[in-house]
Amino acid sequence: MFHLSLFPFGNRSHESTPHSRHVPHRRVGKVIMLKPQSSPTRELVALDGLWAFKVDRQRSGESERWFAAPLETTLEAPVPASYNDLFVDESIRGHVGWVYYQRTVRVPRGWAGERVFVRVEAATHEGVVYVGDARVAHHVGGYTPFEADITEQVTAGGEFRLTIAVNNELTNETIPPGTIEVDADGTRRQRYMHDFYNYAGLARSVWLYSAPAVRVDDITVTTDVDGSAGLVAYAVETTVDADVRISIRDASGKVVGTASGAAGTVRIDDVTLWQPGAAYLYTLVAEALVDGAVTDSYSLPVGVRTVEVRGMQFLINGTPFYFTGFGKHEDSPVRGKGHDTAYLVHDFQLMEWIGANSFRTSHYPYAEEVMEFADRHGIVVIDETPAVGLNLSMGGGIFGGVKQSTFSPETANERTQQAHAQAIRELIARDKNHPSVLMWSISNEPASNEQGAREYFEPLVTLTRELDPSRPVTFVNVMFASHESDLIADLFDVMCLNRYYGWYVDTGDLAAAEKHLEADLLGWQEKYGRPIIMTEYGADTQAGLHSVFAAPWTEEYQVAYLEMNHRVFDRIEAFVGEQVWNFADFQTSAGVFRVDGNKKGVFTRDRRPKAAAHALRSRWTSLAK
Ligand code: BDP
Repeated sequence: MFHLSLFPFGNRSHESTPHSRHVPHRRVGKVIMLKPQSSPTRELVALDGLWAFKVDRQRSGESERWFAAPLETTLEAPVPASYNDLFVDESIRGHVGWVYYQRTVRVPRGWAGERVFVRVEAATHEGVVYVGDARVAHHVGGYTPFEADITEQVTAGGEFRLTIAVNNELTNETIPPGTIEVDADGTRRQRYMHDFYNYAGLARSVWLYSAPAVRVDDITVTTDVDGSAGLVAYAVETTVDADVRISIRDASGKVVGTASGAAGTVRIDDVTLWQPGAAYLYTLVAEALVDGAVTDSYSLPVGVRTVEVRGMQFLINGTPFYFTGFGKHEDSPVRGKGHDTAYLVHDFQLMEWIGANSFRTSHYPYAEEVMEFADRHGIVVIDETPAVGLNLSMGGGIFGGVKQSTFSPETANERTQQAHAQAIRELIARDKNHPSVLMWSISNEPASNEQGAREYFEPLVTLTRELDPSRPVTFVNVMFASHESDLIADLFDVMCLNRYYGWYVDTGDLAAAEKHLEADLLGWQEKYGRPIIMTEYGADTQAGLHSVFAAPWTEEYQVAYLEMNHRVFDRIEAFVGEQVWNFADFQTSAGVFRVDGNKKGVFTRDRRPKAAAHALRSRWTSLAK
């Protein structure tokens, strides 16, 4: 809730980024995100592993054409991983600007006649891809994928040099936003309002894949229920005019429905629904055909379920659902935000153990593998854009920073809003088919009480609903924007609130906190009559610190703080969920509020339970009965 850099609005100059101009985007205006896969017509090579790595300290990598020759460096960096914590070098950890990754890649010899693509799952926050000497892709936005068709640059069986330049800069026109301060000696410092470390690099996989020229380019699936039957409405886009054939198989492989044509509805009799805690997935196979011959085949897991907000209830498959779980982060020692399948499995195991049925992808889209895992394991996801830190009022805090308006030509402006719109488009394009995703969160804790908030957010809500009319839309409200001062909450379906009574407010005084929290929540319930989820409540806790008193930072206090919150939640009719902040301790930028990061984890950063984990387990496993 509090930004942690001391003087975030100090002297600074804005610089333009060298790569951002005159670069053709692939398929302008159209965001297509089908995840690469191996199928009867497609092949896939993971480019994960060690890449040559070089920091562009003088901002000269592009003018010196580093991509045009082997990188002069002895450093190697693993993909996927953030690069910041790998090296024993502060100047790399805190570098502001571009870094270069490079490796050679051999195109499988059987790929002659196919289209060949490079796909980057995430380049945080901006990436440029070069194949040999050619610049083939440019993308802004650190947590969504992009790709390039490199067929013209490569030959089947041949080798090529692949370079990816990655920039970690955040400005007032990026999502998330930030500012760069430049000292007299040229040292650059990145400031930002969000409370997690600005990890950068290639934190997710990079792929080389083949696909036919005439192929399935996009699939959109929405589902409904009609009595005991499931309805799967689909729309398939192909690269050129082609016939489309659909078949749906159940988990045993039996075909349960077929259709043809680019759009339609498949009826599944006696459907098995996708349920929280009891996932069931069908497989939809979409084929493109020319003159009756299959040119492409793409398979997509499909869960049949409905979601609806009705009055003060959140319904999944027509049944009221109560969210238990966490706001999470992609964060672990050494890897930073690097996707890690061991942590993925372990985190979901811990969530199951503790009785969590949901999480929020605070504060950015997570790796696609995480979403697929949630689909397969029946965990409900609130899927969030990286629009965090759109709130400059916190900068006027106790350290005397200059208070600025959040929405103004110099701060969050029209270009910021456009970047935000693009982040929404890419999130929905990537995640629209995941049954686990039951709500979009378009921003975390924006200054929704400041002038300009409504003008900024209204078009974004409209866009979100246009892109996906099937899911509820929310934003996450900050404590300072009360039901009286908030200007945008009525635009949304569910009230997601972050409240820290007993921590940032009423610190150590749980009796006062209990009264204030209850009054606050009742205000929201009375004003809006919509479902309320507490998307953040938590207390920093140093594992191993104990006291017989209600002393903040102790394990006992975290337990008492959560219990106080739960007493209040249980008295509020509109309450449909609780997600503790945070699943695990996580790294942040340095500051006097943080000791080696944020310690509000119910688990430590290495995933050991604090006392609160056992307390939550006992509440959540009994709620589930
Ligand atoms: C909230 C933010 C979250 C912070 C948390 C905190 O949404 O990112 O980490 O406060 O202060 O305001 O722990």
